[in-house]
Amino acid sequence: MLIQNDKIRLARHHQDGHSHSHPHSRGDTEVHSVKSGRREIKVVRRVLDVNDKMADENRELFNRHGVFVLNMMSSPGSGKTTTLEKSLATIMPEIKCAVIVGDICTTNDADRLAVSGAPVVQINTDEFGGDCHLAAHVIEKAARSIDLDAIELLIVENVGNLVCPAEFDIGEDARAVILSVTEGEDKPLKYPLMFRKSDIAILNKTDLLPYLDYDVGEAVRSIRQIHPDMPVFEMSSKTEEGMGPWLDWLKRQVRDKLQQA
Ligand SMILES: Nc1nc2c(ncn2[C@@H]2O[C@H](COP(=O)(O)OP(=O)(O)OP(=O)(O)O)[C@@H](O)[C@H]2O)c(=O)[nH]1
Ligand SMILES: [Mg+2]
Repeated sequence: MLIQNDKIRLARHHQDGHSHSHPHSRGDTEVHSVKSGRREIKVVRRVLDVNDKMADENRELFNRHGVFVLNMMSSPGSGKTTTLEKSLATIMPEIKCAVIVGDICTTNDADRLAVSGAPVVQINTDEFGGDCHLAAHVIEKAARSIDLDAIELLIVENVGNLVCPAEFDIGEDARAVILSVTEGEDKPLKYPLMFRKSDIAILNKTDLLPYLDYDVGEAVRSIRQIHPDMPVFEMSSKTEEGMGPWLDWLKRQVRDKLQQA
């Protein structure tokens, strides 16, 4: 089942009636930074406060239904959708899943993920300003299209971006960041917030290692420099080699959440 924006009509307005006011969104930030840098900071803080409040409400909703929510983030093209396609195919017989997928444009990812048979809700952020991340109010609206009593796992594929999604709590239980071996070993050091705020990291596309001059040890050291205890799963979502530990981790989270409910 594929549900698109035009069916659920996601509004571009935050709870306080302001239109999109992400720290670097076009109109708002420009106006405020011309007036005063301090004022800009106040506005940003307030937007994030509103988002955090909505995220807490989402979390309470998901907790009431015993649904484990995973926020999956990465740069564009690191392999979020491929990892989900392969993961859903393996865990779906065992675990009831749904997916919310965020993109600026197109339903390409949702079309790919709908093949799994899981309910998929597509969010196109170009309908509300082309946001480079998913925010809590968007997840709240998308979740209305999903029967939360019928699922145990909700995976959110965030918009491909290694910076902005890290700033926005959406009410998830855990965050996974994917880094692929074509991106360079230093990315965790250059984009530390994403790695600091994630609970696990996937080092993807390891099937390409024979063709690259890539130092896996250095990449893992970069991740651990930012987040010392974070589990790192090295795998290829193309060949599925190494996916076992990641899937075991995911299944364990869902089981633990169900036991808490
Ligand atoms: N060789 C190889 N290619 C992969 C792997 N995982 C994904 N790809 C390829 O990488 C490209 C991007 O993969 P996607 O899964 O669409 O990446 P994404 O993170 O969902 O991309 P966005 O949603 O656009 O941010 C596709 O051509 C995939 O086939 C992998 O493990 N190995
Ligand atoms: Mg994708």
